[in-house]
Amino acid sequence: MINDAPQVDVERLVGELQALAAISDCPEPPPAVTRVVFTETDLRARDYLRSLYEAAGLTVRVDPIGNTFARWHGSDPKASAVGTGSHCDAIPHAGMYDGTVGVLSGLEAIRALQASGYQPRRSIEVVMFTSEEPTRFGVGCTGSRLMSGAMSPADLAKLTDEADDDYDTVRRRAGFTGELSEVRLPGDYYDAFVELHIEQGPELEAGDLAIGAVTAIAAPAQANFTVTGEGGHAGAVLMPRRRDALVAAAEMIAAIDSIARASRSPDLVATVGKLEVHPGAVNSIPSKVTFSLDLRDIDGANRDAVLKQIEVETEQIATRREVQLEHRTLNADPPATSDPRIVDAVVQSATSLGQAHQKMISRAYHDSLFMARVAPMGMIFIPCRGGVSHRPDEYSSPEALAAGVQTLALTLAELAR
Ligand code: HGY
Ligand code: MN
Ligand code: MN
Ligand code: MN
Repeated sequence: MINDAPQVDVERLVGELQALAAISDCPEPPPAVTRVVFTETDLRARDYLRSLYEAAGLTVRVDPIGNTFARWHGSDPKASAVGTGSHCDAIPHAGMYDGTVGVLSGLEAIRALQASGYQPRRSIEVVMFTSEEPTRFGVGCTGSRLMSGAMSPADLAKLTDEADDDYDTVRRRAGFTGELSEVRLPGDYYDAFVELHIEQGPELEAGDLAIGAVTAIAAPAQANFTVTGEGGHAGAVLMPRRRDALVAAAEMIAAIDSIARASRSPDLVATVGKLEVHPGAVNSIPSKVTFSLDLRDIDGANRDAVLKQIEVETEQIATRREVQLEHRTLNADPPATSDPRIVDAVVQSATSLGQAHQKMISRAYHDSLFMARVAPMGMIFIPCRGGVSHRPDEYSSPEALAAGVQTLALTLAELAR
């Protein structure tokens, strides 16, 4: 076991985070980042990470959709491994810490353990998951969904991007080959999986806490709504005769907001993040509108009940406004519960380091939501300034990063011994 706090080189870690942030398609300079899965930029980021993993002496394996595994071999090669990691794709105009903190802190924790002379019995593996964000294919966590069996290869291959290219075509064009069926992990592949991530919320900072030991991850659902009206000339069609798709959609979106605010569960959140208007001309009545729905709650049953209520009320609005409505649920995943053994290991590590900590839930989803289906799962949160995330001003301090890496290192050492 480790006696004193692992020595973390936080300057090196911050430098690596900044180097990764510079690999971006965002028109704004870092810390704004855009890095969409299977783009040239995503591939350059993967190459950069791989170079760091190999420089640390880790054995790197890449699976048929780009999930990347960097392994520090333990003394018992037959023992199930201990995994850590996160994602390095980033939504448009994101910040530079979401996901990347996990893929680089996993490496830094291993380097600190190597420097301490610790030798794991179980191999320790850093995973960089492909496509945690839903940006390109509309559904998030495709890498961990396929690894865990939460999504079948057939369903994954049906996903298409905005150019209407299917997932299988796009991943092959990006250089990832092999059968999708090879991505699924064997049941005993990991003995434990721990993800370090920024909180993406205000609780830790507000409580002046360094570490969050995550006990559960909220249940995310996503759906698409398409409203079809009649359209027509903005000057010639008088108000009583209109079947305006955008006004109907606007009433539906306002209803979604009211339903979410009235929900019995304070953890229920609803977001309409994307809206497209056709034909999108100043002097033409909108004939077709599509909008997205992102709906979450730590209480899966309440999330499902609210989704049903939204469907009923939007259909009533469509009828009253004489427009057509189609809605399609893309995913409605159950929440995940962390394994008590892993939560305890995180709490013990933070306690031995004298880090102020609390148990808490994750309102954002993560690859750990799906890894929980194939391994005992846990997450470690570190504070981010103002709780801000998915924005260029997302920020976690070197002190927060160092505390997170030290806690992760001790947790991994405990789980891999
Ligand atoms: O939306 C989420 O919770 C994650 O950041 N993809
Ligand atoms: Mn994110
Ligand atoms: Mn993330
Ligand atoms: Mn996430």
